[in-house]
Amino acid sequence: MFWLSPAHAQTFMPTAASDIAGDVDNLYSFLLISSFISCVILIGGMIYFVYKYRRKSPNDKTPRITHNNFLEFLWSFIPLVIFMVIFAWGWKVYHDMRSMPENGLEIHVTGKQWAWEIQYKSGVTTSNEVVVPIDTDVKLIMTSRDVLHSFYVPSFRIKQDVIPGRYTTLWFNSNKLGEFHIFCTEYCGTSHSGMIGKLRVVTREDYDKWLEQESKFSTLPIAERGAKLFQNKACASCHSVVDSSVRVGPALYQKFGKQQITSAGEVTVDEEYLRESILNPNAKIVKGFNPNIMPSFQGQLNEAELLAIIEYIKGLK
Ligand code: HEC
Ligand SMILES: [Cu+2]
Repeated sequence: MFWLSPAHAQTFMPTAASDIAGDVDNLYSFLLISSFISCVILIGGMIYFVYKYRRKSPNDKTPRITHNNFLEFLWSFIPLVIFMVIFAWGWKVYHDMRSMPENGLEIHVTGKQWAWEIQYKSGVTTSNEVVVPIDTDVKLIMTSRDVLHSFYVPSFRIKQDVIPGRYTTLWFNSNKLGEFHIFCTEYCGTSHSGMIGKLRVVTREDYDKWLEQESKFSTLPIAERGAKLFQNKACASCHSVVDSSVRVGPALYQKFGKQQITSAGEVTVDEEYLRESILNPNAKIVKGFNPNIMPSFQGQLNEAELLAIIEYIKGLK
């Protein structure tokens, strides 16, 4: 509806970036406007009658009117029609939203505390970043590695629970280039609010280029691969690499070779310590931090990947 999502201005609704989003907004606007009109008629009428039929003298008598068939029919029938319209309309939009496309581009999404892992059929994986071509049916097949999460893209007006041990699906077809938020909308623990991703809608050519670039990843120099992995495994959401600021975890900037005070005494930050910190974070807790915040990456990184990340951390100078 024009005043909810004008072409150029950002209003109180997030940018609508798919046809479904437009449908949802229209229905929502209808609800809002019809509720507003009903409210004005109802409350306005009430105030008007209170005034008009106020008691004017001590002898005022209330006329004895029991009912009025015609009026009663009207105030039942008109709302009924409106409600049926809302029902049918809502059903139609929901049906469109939940009918998965047959030949859509399929992308796998795994929620985990506290990041989204994305897997493309070509083998490309990303974290907290979904890249899709414009005007294409995209189907997300989703699951969770730990607890309930919920995948939500406000600009597409779509949301779906992500459940451990089960696949759930979601689809969209974006008609707008740009970058949109992905939120987790199911409280899932300490860093739930940081479980934020971005969904980039790009042209078909850019998409192919991006996919190709991502697949070249394995031929990158080792530290650069580590940098990528650091992003992809969402280490970056908890560790700063450009300054000494503390996020959920300690900064890793200029850490290598320094002394670190941990629960197991003072240690030197060397390769072995980094390895242990990644695979078994609770072995030595950095002073000032709590155990069980950093997830163990045991089984999630192979030796080559571990090495790449360690090389990357060594190079943070
Ligand atoms: C959910 C937040 C979180 C994520 C994700 C996370 N970490 Fe941590 N990390 C922490 C916290 C908190 C600590 C401090 C407590 C401890 O020592 O276990 C820590 C400690 C560390 C340390 C020791 C740092 C020091 O100053 O001695 C290293 C190294 C490290 N993490 C590397 C990584 C790498 C590499 C990844 C990604 C593969 C990663 N972390 C992912 C939260 C996180
Ligand atoms: Cu979550």
